[in-house]
Amino acid sequence: MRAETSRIAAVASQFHIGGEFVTASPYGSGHINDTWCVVFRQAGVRVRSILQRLNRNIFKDPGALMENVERVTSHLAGQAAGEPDADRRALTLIRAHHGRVWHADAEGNPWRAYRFIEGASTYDAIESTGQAFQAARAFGRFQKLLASLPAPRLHEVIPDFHHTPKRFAALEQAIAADAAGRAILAKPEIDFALAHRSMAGVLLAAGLPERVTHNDTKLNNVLIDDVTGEGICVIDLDTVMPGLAPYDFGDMVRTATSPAPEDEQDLSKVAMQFPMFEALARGYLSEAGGFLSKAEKQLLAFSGKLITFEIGIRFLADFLAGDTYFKVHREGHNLDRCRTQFKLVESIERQEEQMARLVESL
Ligand code: ADP
Ligand code: GN1
Ligand code: MG
Repeated sequence: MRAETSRIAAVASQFHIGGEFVTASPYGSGHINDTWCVVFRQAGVRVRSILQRLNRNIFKDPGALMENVERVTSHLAGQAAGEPDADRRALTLIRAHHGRVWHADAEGNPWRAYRFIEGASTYDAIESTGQAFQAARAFGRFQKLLASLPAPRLHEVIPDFHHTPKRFAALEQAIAADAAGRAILAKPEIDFALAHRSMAGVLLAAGLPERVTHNDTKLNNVLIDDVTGEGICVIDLDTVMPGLAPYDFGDMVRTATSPAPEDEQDLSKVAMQFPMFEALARGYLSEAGGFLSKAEKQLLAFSGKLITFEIGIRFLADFLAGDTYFKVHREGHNLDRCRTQFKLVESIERQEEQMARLVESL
């Protein structure tokens, strides 16, 4: 067995998975945590589980994070009880042998395990309006079901996560520090960011209600059923915490309206496709329309532009700092990601009025 595989096997053995370890392979395309699919043989049957090592440089308090995840998954499971396929509609944590829902390895890295939801897939780029509708419906439903989460307030896992003005200030610091000597490579992107600063504070200034939000509603954080096409389960719950609903809608616009992946290098492929936006708005409002305030609804079209800008400046700041936050797989990866975001901001800008009119008509 390869050294890494046996390390993963040793961690997996800390959880109540059951059976004999067969194999483990890296899984998914997230930028922060490390994910493996582990296979165990249980009574002759191969059973898959998800095993994740949390990034402790970013998630400073894994206990608080996992308390949020445990409360949220239990609440969602309670709400799904009795529905067809109930056990595929919420993530199920697998406990560690000591009874807690996470395990710290010898180096202090936090790990957790989930039951694998079979027969469903995630997508890094949108393929159809049907998918967009389903993904947005799932995230809208997620917010709706969590509106009844009992007190106390969830932990703020990363304070000011979607505080766009603070993200902008961090970018300005990164430009001034130019720690990796890369500012010269990103002049047009820096100029674009500075020219767009006025939008940063708009959502925070709108006096919107605090809700339980997901805060990382990328398309690849919802599992789509392989047979029915339904958005069956919202995953990646690390950043579920108090937040503003339009930021969640905005991140769907960012990741599910352009046909190109987030790190596309051919910018001619990056564009906000109106039919995808319409499908997202219809899907989201089919669940969230009942609880959103007028002000929240009015800001949905704008929120797509804002969060695309926000993630763009985060990629840019990380590029300037020398790639210390997001995983990168090639030189200039964060700059490529920033460029797709800013291209998409421009595309949304051109269509924003039409987008707002559509939302108003729904
Ligand atoms: P990251 O924070 O790195 O994005 P995710 O929690 O989104 O990690 O998981 C990475 C990928 O693993 C997802 O995109 C999805 O394809 C898959 N995945 C995660 N949890 C499950 C699960 N319970 N069942 C099936 N697939 C899963
Ligand atoms: C990160 O973990 P992942 O890849 O789902 C990031 C999100 C960004 C996203 C951009 C905790 O999400 O905020 O929107 O990358 N997560 C964290 O793709 O910073
Ligand atoms: Mg993810």
